[in-house]
Amino acid sequence: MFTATQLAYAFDSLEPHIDSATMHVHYEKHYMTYLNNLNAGIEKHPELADLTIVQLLSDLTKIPEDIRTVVKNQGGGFYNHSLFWEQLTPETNEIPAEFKAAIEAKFGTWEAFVVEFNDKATKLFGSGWVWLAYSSENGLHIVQMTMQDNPIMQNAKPILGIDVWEHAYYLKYQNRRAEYIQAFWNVINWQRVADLYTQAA
Ligand code: MN3
Repeated sequence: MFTATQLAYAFDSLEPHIDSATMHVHYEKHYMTYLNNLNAGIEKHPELADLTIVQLLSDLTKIPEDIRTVVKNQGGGFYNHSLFWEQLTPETNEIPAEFKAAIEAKFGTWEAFVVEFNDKATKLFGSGWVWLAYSSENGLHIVQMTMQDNPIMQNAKPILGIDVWEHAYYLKYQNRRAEYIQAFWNVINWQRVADLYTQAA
C-alpha cells in the first residue's frame, strides 16, 4: 500500500501564486485518485507489494501486462505529485550555491535555465510535465514529458518538475498557463530541489 505524502504547509499558504481551491482539488481529488487507483492495481499482484514506486516505474517492461498502464499512469501520477508537493513551499528561500553553480555550468546562466524551462513548460502541448532531470549520460537537462511520464522512465532522475495539466492552474489562471509558470518560481523549495540533485549526481 502506497500512502499519500502529507503537505508540509497549509492549502492556502501558497497564495496568491497557487490558490487554495486549486490546492484542495489537486491534492484531495486528483492526487488521491492516482494513489487509490495505483493501490487497487498493485493489490492484484501481491508479488509487487514490496517494490518502491521508483522501482515500479524504472522498468515498466517488468510490470505484468494487465496493470502496466495503471502503474505508468496512476503510479506516475502518484509519484510526480508526491515530488511536486515536496518541492513547493510558502517560505522565501535561497538557491543553494552549489546547485546554482551546477545550473550555470550547464545552461550558461541561471536566466538561460529559467528561460528554457519556461519555454518548454509553456509550449508543451496538452497534459504533462516539464522536468529538470539529471542522468550520467546527459547531465542536467530539461525535458517535456506528456501525461504522467517521469524521467525515471528514461533512466534519468527528476530534480524539479512543473505540472502543466490544466487541473494544476485552470481555476485561477484559466488558459493563461504562462502566468501560472511565472508564479511557480515564487513557491519553490530550493533546498529540496538541490537535495534531489545532490542525490542524483
Ligand atoms: Mn496534477
